[in-house]
Amino acid sequence: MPAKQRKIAIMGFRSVGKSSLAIQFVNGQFFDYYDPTVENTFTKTVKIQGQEYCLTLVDTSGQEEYSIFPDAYAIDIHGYCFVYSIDNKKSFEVVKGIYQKLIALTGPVTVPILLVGNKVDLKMERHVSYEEGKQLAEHMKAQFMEVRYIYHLDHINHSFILMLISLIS
Ligand SMILES: Nc1nc2c(ncn2[C@@H]2O[C@H](COP(=O)(O)OP(=O)(O)O)[C@@H](O)[C@H]2O)c(=O)[nH]1
Ligand SMILES: [Mg+2]
Repeated sequence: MPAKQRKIAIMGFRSVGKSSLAIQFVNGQFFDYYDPTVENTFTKTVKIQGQEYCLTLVDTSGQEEYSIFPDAYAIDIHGYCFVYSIDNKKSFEVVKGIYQKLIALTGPVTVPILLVGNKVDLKMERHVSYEEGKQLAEHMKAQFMEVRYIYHLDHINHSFILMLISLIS
């Protein structure tokens, strides 16, 4: 069976950890710096239940509160990973904005969404509670997880794989 193509867009405000998550997933490495202004595309082939999937992660350059939803991320995307940082309320508002704009553009979202609250290691500076994240995820009919990137890499990869499986099946 030929590999199936699946494309996932990782979206969110700048500096929330989108590139870190994507790179860690494809390379198993942590890069402390990645050019925040460019869009990167990563691919990884995974085998799930005997079927190979070629996953393309579109690591977007990030969205602002009032930026329009880029057309390129509205079509030909099989799933979304929306990322905010728990220490940054604005990044949480940006996710809400992205979601509203996506709906305005495409109508009710039919593809899976994963909402990720990142940087949980910064709990002293937490500005978005777990409950708020969970509520937003329910509103978006999304899966939700809070992660801390630097530690428990295996856990994050595992969660990511689970998310991808849900996108696929
Ligand atoms: N404390 C902490 N820092 C993180 C975490 N994930 C990423 N970062 C840092 O946040 C900064 C922005 O990350 P990056 O992946 O470039 O964000 P992007 O702009 O959303 O792609 C970098 O300095 C990362 O090292 C995390 O879970 N915890
Ligand atoms: Mg980036």
